[in-house]
Amino acid sequence: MESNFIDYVKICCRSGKGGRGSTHMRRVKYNPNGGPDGGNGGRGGHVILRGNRNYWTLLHLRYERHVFAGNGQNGSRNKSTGADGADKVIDVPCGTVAYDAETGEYLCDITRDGQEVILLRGGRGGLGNYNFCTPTRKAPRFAQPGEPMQEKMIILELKLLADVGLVGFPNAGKSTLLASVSAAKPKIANYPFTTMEPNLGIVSYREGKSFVMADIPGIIEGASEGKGLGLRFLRHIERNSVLLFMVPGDTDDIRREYEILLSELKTFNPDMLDKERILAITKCDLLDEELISMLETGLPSDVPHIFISAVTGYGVSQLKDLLWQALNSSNARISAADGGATDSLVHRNMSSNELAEINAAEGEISVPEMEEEEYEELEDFEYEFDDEP
Ligand SMILES: Nc1nc2c(ncn2[C@@H]2O[C@H](COP(=O)(O)OP(=O)(O)OP(=O)(O)O)[C@@H](O)[C@H]2O)c(=O)[nH]1
Ligand SMILES: [Mg+2]
Repeated sequence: MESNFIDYVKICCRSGKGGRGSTHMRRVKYNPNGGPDGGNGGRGGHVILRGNRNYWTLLHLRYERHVFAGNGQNGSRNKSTGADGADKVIDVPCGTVAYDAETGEYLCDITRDGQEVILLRGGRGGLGNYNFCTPTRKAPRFAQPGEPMQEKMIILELKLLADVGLVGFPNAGKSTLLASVSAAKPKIANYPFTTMEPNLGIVSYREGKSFVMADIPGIIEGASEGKGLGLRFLRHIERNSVLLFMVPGDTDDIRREYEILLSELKTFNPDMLDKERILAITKCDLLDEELISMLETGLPSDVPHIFISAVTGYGVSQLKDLLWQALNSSNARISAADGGATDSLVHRNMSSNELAEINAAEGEISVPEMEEEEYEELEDFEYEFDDEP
């Protein structure tokens, strides 16, 4: 099944080259040696990323693999400056992170609606010959070419902006919880990997307050190396400020299952362990009071826990209290609603595993050749710009 939830895409981006400066000499009827009047070239277009809250996935970019900004126009007579090349704006959902597709290097991220970041700068326009006029050199017959374009293969990756991420083995009851506390309607069934793609829900809390919860596909041992649905979805909880671990009450060894989940997250990104954690023992309608107090003694001590049943509602409102407290105690609160604070985010470069996985899935993207003439122009020339235009 081809999914519509597209959370990564590889594209080929090229900014525009700067226009060349003109070498024009002014010649008019009564002033045949009017001196140099060649104008400056225009700036090449930038490639810009812009946050747009109307997008929830990167699906729309699957149909436009080449993103090329316009070239700056050349300068011309009369000191007339060439027009700037058209910028190319790529609209992306909030939570999009850009990487260099060849090296995996982190480039930038977009977290707010309307936020713009220049991904590739357009080349500056060359200076026209009139700029090079000096008392001893009255008629310079040269001008600067424009700066070259920049070209890069880019991977855009979406990392959902939610406050709470649900972490658990398949069948732990993650989707059931999300459905019971929010208006989201994820698919729920009694088999592993029911959830194939992340679901977000808004959980309303007291007095009109709310937070965003993300249900992601189940994690299994080895997920950080790609087992199960693997790496692909772990990144969506990288940004949650609170992680809610979910282990069913009828599990043989709750502590062990919790530790497996924890070690998968740690292998994926050690910074995940810095987040606030809560452990929910789910499906407690299947247990009696006696069993609950027995289990209680064997639970890990480094994490607050709570017994819940999403089916009967047992413990759910206390769970919301715990989540709300954790969200407000951590300063890393990222909310899709308020745009979030980004300072506490640590973006790694993309791991080689992940890079290979995405590059393999996306395949080669053809790179249209630049014209011959443009290459020549880029060679052996010194750009003498004083400062940014
Ligand atoms: N008795 C009981 N069953 C539950 C409870 N929560 C979930 N279940 C059942 O457990 C099964 C799995 O629930 P899901 O919510 O789909 O589990 P999940 O963690 O989202 O699973 P994946 O999407 O496969 O990772 C379903 O049959 C649910 O009806 C609960 O509180 N009590
Ligand atoms: Mg599910």
